[in-house]
Amino acid sequence: MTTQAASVIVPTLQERHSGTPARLGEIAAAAKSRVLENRTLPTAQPRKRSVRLPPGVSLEKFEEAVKELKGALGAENVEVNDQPLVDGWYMEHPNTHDAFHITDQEELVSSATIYPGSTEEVQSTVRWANKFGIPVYPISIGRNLGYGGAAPRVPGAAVIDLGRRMHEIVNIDAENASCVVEPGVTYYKLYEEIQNRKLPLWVDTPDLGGGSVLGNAIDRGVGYTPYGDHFANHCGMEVVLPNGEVLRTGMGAMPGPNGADNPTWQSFQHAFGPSIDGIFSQSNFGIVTKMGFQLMPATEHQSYCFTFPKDEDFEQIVDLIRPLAQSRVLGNVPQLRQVIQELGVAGHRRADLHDGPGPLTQEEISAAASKLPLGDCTWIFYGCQYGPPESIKAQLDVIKAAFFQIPGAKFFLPSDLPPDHYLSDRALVCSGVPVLRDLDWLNWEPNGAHLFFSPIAPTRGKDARKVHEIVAAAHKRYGFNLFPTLCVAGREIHYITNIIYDRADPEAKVRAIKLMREMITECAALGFGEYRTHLLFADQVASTYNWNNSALMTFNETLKDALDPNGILAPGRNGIWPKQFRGKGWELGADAIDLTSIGPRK
Ligand code: EUG
Repeated sequence: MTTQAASVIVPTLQERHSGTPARLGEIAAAAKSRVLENRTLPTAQPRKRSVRLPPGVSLEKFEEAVKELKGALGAENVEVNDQPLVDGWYMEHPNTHDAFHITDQEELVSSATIYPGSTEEVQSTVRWANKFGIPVYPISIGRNLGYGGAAPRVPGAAVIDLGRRMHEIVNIDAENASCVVEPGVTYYKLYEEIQNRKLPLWVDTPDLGGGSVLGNAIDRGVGYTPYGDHFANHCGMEVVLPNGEVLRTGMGAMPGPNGADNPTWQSFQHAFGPSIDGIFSQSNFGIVTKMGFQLMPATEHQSYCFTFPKDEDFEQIVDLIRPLAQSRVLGNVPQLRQVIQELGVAGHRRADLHDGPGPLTQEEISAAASKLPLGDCTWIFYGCQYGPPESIKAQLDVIKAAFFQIPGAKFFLPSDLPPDHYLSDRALVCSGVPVLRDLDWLNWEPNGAHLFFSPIAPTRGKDARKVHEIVAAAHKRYGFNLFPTLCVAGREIHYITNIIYDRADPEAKVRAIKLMREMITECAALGFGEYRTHLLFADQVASTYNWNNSALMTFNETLKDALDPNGILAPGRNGIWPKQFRGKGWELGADAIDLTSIGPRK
């Protein structure tokens, strides 16, 4: 079965583990046709070079290794990456390279893709990697877009695509309000299954629902219900270590009766002894093959937004959010965006609103925004309150009394706005329904690609403003419009900005790289660091966490060398290099602007 709109076909969830649920079929087809319309690049071009081999591995040895692994997993479960590279789009994304390449498309590529079908096959794959000295790079779904997608940090590594054959929802426990999933389970898939079973449980979802529930959590992603801290709400892991051994964390380390899984595996995260789950997040210490999550029981809810007129209102907005968030009057992590995203999410493109190169001016943004439902403003606060209606009303009275202290503040409910307004999608996301909306703003540029810059700022107006000023000034310097999406909690802000560039424009890519590098350096000088970053910026970000002679990295390297003596698992991920690679010029620091050749540098 396929879904059609404007003769555009998108894969369904029935056809493909990473596909589109039927309820979003038309939305996906329309989104795809807008992406294609906005593209000047061909779907694929002939490869300029042959297969990118793993570092230090000859073609002969590589072919022998591939043959052996095909024997173990089945020939169809090992693919050599020698075909033209296809960037695709969100719902049909590649597992061969970074679709949003910030360097040459052929640079950040794998040598092969491996599809294990079970934890045992992941173990065999890891043992194979050790035997042949081939670095492997596991992905769950590979939709970590804006952070590197499916690409390995070391060109020529073999990607282990876990999701293709390991996408079972292992368990949903309605009484315990929890689940266990394999890497290939997307938010879409888990949501559909919970609906099919008619369970009153929410799936906390990020802004887009195509990602892996497991993968997003181990990258410490964020969602927008009260269970929005994905790693905090995980409960139990099964992990294949770099030597091929397998372990379970938390209560799962104790066997259940008669060979069953432990009955409290999804009930208590910490169990007994050191809490080791954290070392398998944002790391290269193990491959997570199963993961438990606690799910929120469905409740009543009300989404809303406030608009604020001036950029300078930022400090006061942040200081008003702080007590509301710390005292949990705000039940979820709200988003603070700028009005330019209203334009983007409504499908406006830079070239439609601005003549020639360069970003939109403030006047152009205001003029275009004034024609939209929220009108001209600068900041938009998207919130959601939870509980019975009378409780929500009381909460909203407190919140309004706070925000209406800002001159010109306005309040909107979804019923005040057209049904297709973005607030309707926020209402879904904030109540555990994964959507497909935050894609259109990537069409801001032709062949639009994006890169996230994601520092943590304090929820304190004067300090948050420093981050905002660094980011805004740097965007201006490099000729990019600023697209900030701030997730504001009681003590810190995930200050996410999305740099949107034309994939076909090498000059724009260099500007985006310089912009990233300078923002990282300038924020770090004030003590503000990134919570997550694109693969090619991980070394620089890791190097800013250098207190006491980089004691943290020394500790990570000690673990890495102990757990992965042959250095085969995701070398360089999050800046952690095994000893075989360390100090040989792989690290990309603040001065690495030319990324056209990623490999040992002099
Ligand atoms: C977003 C939020 C993130 C992130 C990347 C993107 C939102 C985009 C809170 O973390 O890391 C609309």
